[in-house]
Amino acid sequence: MTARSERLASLDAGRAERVHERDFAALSERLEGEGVSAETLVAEVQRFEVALPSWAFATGGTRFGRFSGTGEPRTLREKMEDAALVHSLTGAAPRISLHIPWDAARDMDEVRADARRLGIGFDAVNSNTFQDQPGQPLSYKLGSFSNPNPAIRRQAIEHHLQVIEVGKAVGSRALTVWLADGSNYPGQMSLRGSFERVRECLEEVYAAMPDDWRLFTEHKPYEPAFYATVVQDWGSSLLLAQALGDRAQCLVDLGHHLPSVNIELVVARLLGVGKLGGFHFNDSKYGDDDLTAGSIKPYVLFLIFHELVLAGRERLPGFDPAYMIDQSHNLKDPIEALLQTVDQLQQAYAKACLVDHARLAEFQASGDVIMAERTLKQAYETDVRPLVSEARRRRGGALDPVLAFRASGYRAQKTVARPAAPPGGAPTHL
Ligand code: RM4
Ligand code: MN
Ligand code: MN
Repeated sequence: MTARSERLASLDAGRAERVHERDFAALSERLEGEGVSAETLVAEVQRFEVALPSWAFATGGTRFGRFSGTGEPRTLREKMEDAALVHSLTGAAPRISLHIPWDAARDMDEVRADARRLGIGFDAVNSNTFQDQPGQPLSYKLGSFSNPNPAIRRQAIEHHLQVIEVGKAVGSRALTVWLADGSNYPGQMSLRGSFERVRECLEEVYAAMPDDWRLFTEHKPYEPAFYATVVQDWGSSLLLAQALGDRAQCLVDLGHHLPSVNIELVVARLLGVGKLGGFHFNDSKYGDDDLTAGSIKPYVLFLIFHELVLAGRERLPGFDPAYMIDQSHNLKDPIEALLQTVDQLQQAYAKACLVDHARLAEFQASGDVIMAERTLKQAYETDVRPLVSEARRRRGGALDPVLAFRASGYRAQKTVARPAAPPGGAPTHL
């Protein structure tokens, strides 16, 4: 930045601070008037954390094309640098979730050393049997765990055991399994047999996990299996989690529901039986669109958090949700999209914390539909941005992470430091 633009930026920063302090004071006063402590809420938002997906730091694409930006990470180390930046600006994203083999590393000591230097940790590890890897002996074209060929199932199990080893090396505490298994045509695969084979394979993987780990089963209705996906809905996911045991729970990816499915109801059902393991946050209009959380249906995001906050306050057994993001940024700068996402999640969470549960229960009991709905809307329609900014500031983050990122010149710096990787280069850590 030039001296003049630096001076302008710091003037802007000073002004932004003053505006923030005024807005936060006004909101605090308003909330206190309603008997709500702004300090307690800020402290709650400060405790909110979400994991970043290693695969979201480079521009995504569709099967038609990919329009990459500049300065994107080419290695796990560079993805971790970007993750550390997102954490430093939000104060709420201290862990990265690895996808194996995309993030396979030759030297785990170096990965751990990088994490220490950058001040981040590791969340759930993710397996990948939805692609064939170079040199892989058998193909997953017709399925992995569901495949009728026992040798292919064995190969898929071995892959999961390796993923667990990676997770152990970095200190993960969970394994997320999303399977692309399914069929495109009636008759292609036995509908019952394929599910049984998936369950059997998962049992072996579950048994190999360390005692303090959880296994998350992730459902998805279609794509790439357009006719019949083996783990297509929360019911199938729940059957698997129940068959496996206490440390198996269901993961809800917000994009993995058919249009008009009531996702907060799915969340409530899983919470009710102690099987809600965690989330892959994103948003969608049609299906697995992987758009920024809160960009299309922010009220749904709030209603989901409402179920979660309620479950937390009621101390439901088995309630320990793992919050993760799973998005693909095709148009936005991936770092900006993740900063925006974390902010949207913090806002939805803060609003859910504002719901007056006692009043809501009274209105539900007396059958007052309007007042019950208004109790939710009252919280949802509160502008909590000053509260969230304050929480971020107290955790050492920025009042407005996207603007702070733009002012930092990080992307321009990385554009020089990270020239585009040669096409087809194998994923490496260094
Ligand atoms: C899938 C699913 C998984 C993710 C892959 C990349 O649709 O959401 O969670 O690991 O995409
Ligand atoms: Mn997902
Ligand atoms: Mn997905």
